[in-house]
Amino acid sequence: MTRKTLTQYLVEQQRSSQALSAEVRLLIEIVSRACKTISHAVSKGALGGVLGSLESENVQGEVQKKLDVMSNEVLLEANEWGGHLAAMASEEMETIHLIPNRYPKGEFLLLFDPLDGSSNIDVNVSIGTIFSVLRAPASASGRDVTEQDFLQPGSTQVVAGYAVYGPQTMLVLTIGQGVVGFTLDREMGSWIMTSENMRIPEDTKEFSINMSNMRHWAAPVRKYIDELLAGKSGTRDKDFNMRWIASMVADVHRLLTRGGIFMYPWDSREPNKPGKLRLMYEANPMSMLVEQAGGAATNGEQRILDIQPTALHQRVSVVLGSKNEVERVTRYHHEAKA
Ligand code: P6P
Repeated sequence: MTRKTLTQYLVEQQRSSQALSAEVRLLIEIVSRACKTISHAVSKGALGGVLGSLESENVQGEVQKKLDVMSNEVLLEANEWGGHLAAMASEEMETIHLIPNRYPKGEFLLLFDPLDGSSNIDVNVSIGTIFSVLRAPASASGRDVTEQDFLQPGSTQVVAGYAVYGPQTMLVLTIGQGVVGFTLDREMGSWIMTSENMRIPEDTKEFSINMSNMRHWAAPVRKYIDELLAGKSGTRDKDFNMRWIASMVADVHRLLTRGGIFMYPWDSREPNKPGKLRLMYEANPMSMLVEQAGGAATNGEQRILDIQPTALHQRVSVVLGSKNEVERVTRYHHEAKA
């Protein structure tokens, strides 16, 4: 039996559910093609002259890798002409990117982290592209969209997904009808469906957090992690294992594949920042994927998808993955406030 391609999946979804309009189907096809281009460049590494950093910094004040900038350009150029977007926003750009007047504009907004985990590029560890699709508000019709039009809660996302550039290149996607995974067949250049319904087990023995920050965490996080480290000798009924790839796409892909809890919580190193990860183009798309796969995602206190954004590049504390573990961490935060 031949496996489904991404195109066949999208055509069938368009036919069977209102979740997929022709414009959204085109958008997904174009983004997936851009991810193929990025995968090709990433896989060349030193042979492609794309490793290393530039002199420049991005809006986050982070040194930009050559591949960060290249990936951003690939996504911008691929999505400008299609007529499906009104504008784009990227971790690598301070302001939104309007579709040039020489092209038709559409009703959707595309947000992305073009190459997440880029600190891993030069050491050949898995990295990825994260993307999120919103609908421009009706109030924006007839005018250029503004940054304010992007500031919608994650619950309004139309599409969320990522490409992970690892031993395989995979595209993991949700249009609100569950989570599907496609593996890139490099010989044919096709995305082939290899996971038709990704689900996160409600319990897990695997946690993912940067332990070097332990002394900076808030009490509820300390309490939770201390219990995991104590394992069966403590209050939990099992021992736990830890994984930290320092590439959110790779860590989230693992928990979407076999369960787990991923945490990047607030810490006292920069107390005015709610966390390290960005809400609009990292936490929101990953939270939609996780919830669509039966998991949970909070900022320690509230559902991430309910957060009303106030700035395009705002950061957020992230606790996501296996439902029962996320609920435990969130309960500890609520108890600490009671
Ligand atoms: P740390 C990569 O830079 C990233 O944004 C995420 O992909 C990853 O989970 C996190 O930061 C790693 O942060 O502080 O452990 O290097």
